[in-house]
Amino acid sequence: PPTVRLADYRPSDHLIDRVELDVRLDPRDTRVTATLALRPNPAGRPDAPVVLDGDDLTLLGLALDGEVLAPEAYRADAASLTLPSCPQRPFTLRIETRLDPTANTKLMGLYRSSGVYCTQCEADGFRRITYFLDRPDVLSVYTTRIEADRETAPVLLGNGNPVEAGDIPGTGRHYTVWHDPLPKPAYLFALVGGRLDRVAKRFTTIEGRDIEIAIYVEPGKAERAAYALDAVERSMIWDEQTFGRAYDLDVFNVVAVSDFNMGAMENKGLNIFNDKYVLASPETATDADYAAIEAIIAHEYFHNWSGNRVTCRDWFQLCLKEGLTVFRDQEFSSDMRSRAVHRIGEVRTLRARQFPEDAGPLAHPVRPKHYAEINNFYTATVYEKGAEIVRMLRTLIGETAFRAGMDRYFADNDGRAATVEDFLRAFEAVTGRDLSRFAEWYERPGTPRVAVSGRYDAATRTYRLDFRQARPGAGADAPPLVIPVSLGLVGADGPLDQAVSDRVKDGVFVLEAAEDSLTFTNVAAEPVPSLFRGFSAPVRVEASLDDAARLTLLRHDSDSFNRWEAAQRVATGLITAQVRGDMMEMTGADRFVAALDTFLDAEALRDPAFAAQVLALPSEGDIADEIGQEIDPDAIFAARRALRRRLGAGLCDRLLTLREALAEPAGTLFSPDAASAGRRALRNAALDLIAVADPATGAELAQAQAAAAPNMTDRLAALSTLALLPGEARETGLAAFAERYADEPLVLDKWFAIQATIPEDGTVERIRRLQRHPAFAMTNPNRVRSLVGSFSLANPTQFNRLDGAGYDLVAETVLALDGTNPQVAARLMTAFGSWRRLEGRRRSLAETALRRIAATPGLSRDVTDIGTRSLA
Ligand code: DPP
Ligand code: ZN
Repeated sequence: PPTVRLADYRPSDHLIDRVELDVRLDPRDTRVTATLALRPNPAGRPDAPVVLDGDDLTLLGLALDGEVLAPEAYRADAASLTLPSCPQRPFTLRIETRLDPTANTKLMGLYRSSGVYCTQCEADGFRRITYFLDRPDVLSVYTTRIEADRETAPVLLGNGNPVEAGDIPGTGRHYTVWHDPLPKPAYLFALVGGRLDRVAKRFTTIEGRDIEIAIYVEPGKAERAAYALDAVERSMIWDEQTFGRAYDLDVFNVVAVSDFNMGAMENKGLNIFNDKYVLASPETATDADYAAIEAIIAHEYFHNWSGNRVTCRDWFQLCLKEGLTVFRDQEFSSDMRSRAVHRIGEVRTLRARQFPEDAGPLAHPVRPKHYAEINNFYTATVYEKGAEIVRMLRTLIGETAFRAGMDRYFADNDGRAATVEDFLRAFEAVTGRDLSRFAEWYERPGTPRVAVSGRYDAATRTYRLDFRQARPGAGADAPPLVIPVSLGLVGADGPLDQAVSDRVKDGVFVLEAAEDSLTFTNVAAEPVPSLFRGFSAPVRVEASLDDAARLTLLRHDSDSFNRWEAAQRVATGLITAQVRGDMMEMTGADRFVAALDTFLDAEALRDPAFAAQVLALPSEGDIADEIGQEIDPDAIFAARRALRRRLGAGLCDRLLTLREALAEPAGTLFSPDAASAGRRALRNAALDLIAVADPATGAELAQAQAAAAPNMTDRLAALSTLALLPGEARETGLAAFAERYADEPLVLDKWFAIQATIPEDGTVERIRRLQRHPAFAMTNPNRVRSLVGSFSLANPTQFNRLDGAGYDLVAETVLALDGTNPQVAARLMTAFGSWRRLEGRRRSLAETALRRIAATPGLSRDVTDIGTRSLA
């Protein structure tokens, strides 16, 4: 496929100031008439032909300034519409196209989801609706008339504000007209038509605008949108208070649909969501679901400023809206919940998804330099590492300057399509600093390593820290990165706050050179350094700390993140030692168990959510990422389970007592708030450890919990525990769950996922059986992700089975899906992204599977691109 390069960017030769759309919805024969007010772009090439993008369109008619164009005046094909000679002045083009929403299985452009018409236009779906300059730097004011059958589509929604509605007498059809006053790129266009229930509330913005927030869902499910509706309101208030950003239209609509390629989409005034991130009730949603709904509702709402009011000049700038908006939603969730626990979750996600991506063949800079298929760049690197860059910027310049810079960015770029340079320029303007070296973070792939060693001098009461940074794959002449290191010193009895260094300002040392060092004075005794507090930079830290030092941090650090990190590092060391073939070091493991016992004694009831995080060992993926090469997932699994057994056995009595202490009194009303969720999390983490150490007790507790659980969190945790214990109880539990939730697709997704992640021989065969289950459908992305996606991402031993059956299963699913939904197929295929890091036998099996996909004729651009890069 042709490669698009950032270096080749040039402005569009034409602009489209106004768009009038008339969309007559029909399941198989939808007619779109687009009237575009075009003009030459002063910044473009003079006398250039008009070349509009199209994808899979049937052109019915074309008129220029009202005159029907003769066929020889233009060239139309499936991918473009070219007018070789057109006026060098403003003119209008009227384009009629025909679409078949029912046949649209790619879920890009206009399609139907369970009978509801909806759209997805990011990144390049609008060209599947009409011919257009489908690029984010062409901003237009849209007026949209939507017409449909009244019976099947009583609700008709568009971007902006509703201006008119009415019946078309004698036809059974009706229409609405929407006007969006703010110029926007085509990727933010949306419309919806269908039979939907609605919940709504009024809200007055800080600027005094009286607005209505509404959420539309499948009939009968309105109650389940209440939490999301509140989350919209909380998001609006938070963005006003934290960033001074208010909403700008009269209505804010959210629609939940069941077939959606991504999580959600921030279309102007009309967000469209995967219903998984809207619908929640105590009976059907877990605490994690509630948290995800809150975060994604906030994310899409925050895009209204970071993405919509200020959009991207081109798709290379995707991190400009995504990294920034992830940062904003992370801050929101941290304010709504526990900041420390949330930060741990953010880092877990980054390490689980972004670190491996950055270490494999799909690695790319946060701002890529080229792409073959942009839809493959909605990645952990662009989103999560992109957010870390914004976070580092705030750490470097401080909160006050950061807020001032954000204000400046919004003020200078409102209504514009901006670049990463525009973003950084705003912060340079308010701080007077030169951020050009910091900008390097956007340009280079790979996770930097920072090695740190310390030396205490008792005579001078000084402590010196030496830092060395390196970037994998970067040559010796590569400029060093600007790395903020939040740090402090901890002694045997607590933080050593008297220790100071003139290189440390507000707890932050800025590492700008390849090597640097700093010295603390007034250090009373040999300290333990607490480095990269709060994970102040997305790097791998190599610190020469022994377990005793790390356990001091677990006990005494003032930084919660590093307390958690200390336990993770000790556990990682114990597990990797065993993977290397060392016997599990008895005394080391015992010391770890004892330290956790002490920790739980002090913290479990004070902060259960945090305690649950400390108890949850690094995942198999974390350990694999740490080992980095010649990975043997079976050995990792065995070593990790051995440590879990020791924890479970060593802490069993305490865990049983904790479960009692954390139990909710009967009749307690369910609340998804962070404190209640934290108690449930710890209680279920305890169950998990008890079960691995003592399967009989675990099974008994899990069965009882599954039978009596007052909410989905506890029911699902019990079932997950049972699923890890082979035998009759598991199968009975799974069957009962399936029966109970037969009519709840989102709950059945959980049921599929639990089975797909059973780390036992037989899971591949089970998945093949489940693929024939009546509730499974390849046309529904959530279903595919829950069954095959969770297998490939969260079941390392079975995905990497030594006979290649796991790879075959995923490869076959990718191929089966590619013809209908290439985007989801390509995403699934990224599971092979770490293949080169596997041990030899698996490596060659995975390569064979990848080559088998790549060699299949007629592949989509999406899958071809992942295949080419994975094998390069
Ligand atoms: N722009 C969308 C988002 O919010 C894409 N899924 O991330
Ligand atoms: Zn986003």
